[in-house]
Amino acid sequence: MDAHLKAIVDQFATRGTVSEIRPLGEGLINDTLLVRTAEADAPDYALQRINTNVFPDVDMLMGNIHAVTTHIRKKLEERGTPDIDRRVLTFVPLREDAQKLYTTVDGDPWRLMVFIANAVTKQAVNPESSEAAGRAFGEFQAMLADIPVQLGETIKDFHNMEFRLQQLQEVIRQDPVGRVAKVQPIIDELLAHADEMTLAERLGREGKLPKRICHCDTKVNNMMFDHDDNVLCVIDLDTVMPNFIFSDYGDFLRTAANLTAEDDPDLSHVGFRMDIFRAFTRGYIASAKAFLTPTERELLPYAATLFPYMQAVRFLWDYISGDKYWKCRYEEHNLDRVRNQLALYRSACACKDEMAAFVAEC
Ligand code: GN1
Ligand code: MG
Repeated sequence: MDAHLKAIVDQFATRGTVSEIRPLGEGLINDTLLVRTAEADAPDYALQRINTNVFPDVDMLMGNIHAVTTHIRKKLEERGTPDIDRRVLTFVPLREDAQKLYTTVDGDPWRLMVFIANAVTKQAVNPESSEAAGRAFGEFQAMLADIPVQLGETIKDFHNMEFRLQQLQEVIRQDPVGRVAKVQPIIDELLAHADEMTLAERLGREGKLPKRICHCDTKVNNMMFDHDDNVLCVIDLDTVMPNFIFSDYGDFLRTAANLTAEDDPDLSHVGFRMDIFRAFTRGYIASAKAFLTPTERELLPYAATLFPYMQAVRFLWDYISGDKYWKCRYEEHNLDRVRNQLALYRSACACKDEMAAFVAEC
């Protein structure tokens, strides 16, 4: 076992004897390790190094996460929900300071959470699990509607479409690695839709669209399921922050309703699945209807097109920057991601009327 990692784990107030530490999962941002304990009655843990390039303000980040997890835990307790330790993440404090949820080692912040037992993550969904996911994310927003503290923006302007477009235009002007000429047709196509895709920011400024506490990374694999396909809880809480609800609704569909993975280079595989759209939308509206305004509801189809568009803009920004943000496994990996998300955007746009009709029926 890696003695350096073991020493980090030992700083946290864990139970049991560490028997194994090994890599876990495939997150693109943070590095995660599974920490196993020998005793049957001690939990296993997940150790995570926080990527400070992405999350520079670790105090704000862990403050948000603490507020969110304790608020949800309290709600679940009030409702008498069984098995609470599998229904919300538990972060382990340091032995020497029970108020601190992370430690800094050689400049890197590390945190430890209880690993949820007998649970699985999924990389793909079917209509049944999408409906469950819609309910779970709507429920997550509903439970946080009355959180008594103001959460910080862990990534400033994270899902702000106006900002993402400015960021793209800035790097196009600089063209730091000479990739702009090659992608000019893609740039032109994306910019042609800039006005219609920045509708949310305009409505926000006009006071017609509220910000609520959102998860902001509602991918299929950011949820734990039990072995009967029931959603246990929502994980990966780094991006929980105030945003338009479209973040959670649209970003889920971006991954779940795509016929293929976001980096599949074969564009004939890409397409927007209306069966997943209908299932997820049904589940989401069922648990979110108590707080959704008519404008939010009406704009759900816009949100379904917004997130493939935004992700295409973000991947293109990173490609033109020289692949600094997302891990790439080969030279044109980011460009394949851009093309894929643009194809998904086109496919979602073609379904917009059908989406609107379905939302109106719900
Ligand atoms: C990042 O780390 P991961 O895979 O959960 C990104 C998301 C993107 C996603 C695209 C903080 O999420 O916004 O949609 O990659 N998270 C951050 O794969 O930028
Ligand atoms: Mg993740």
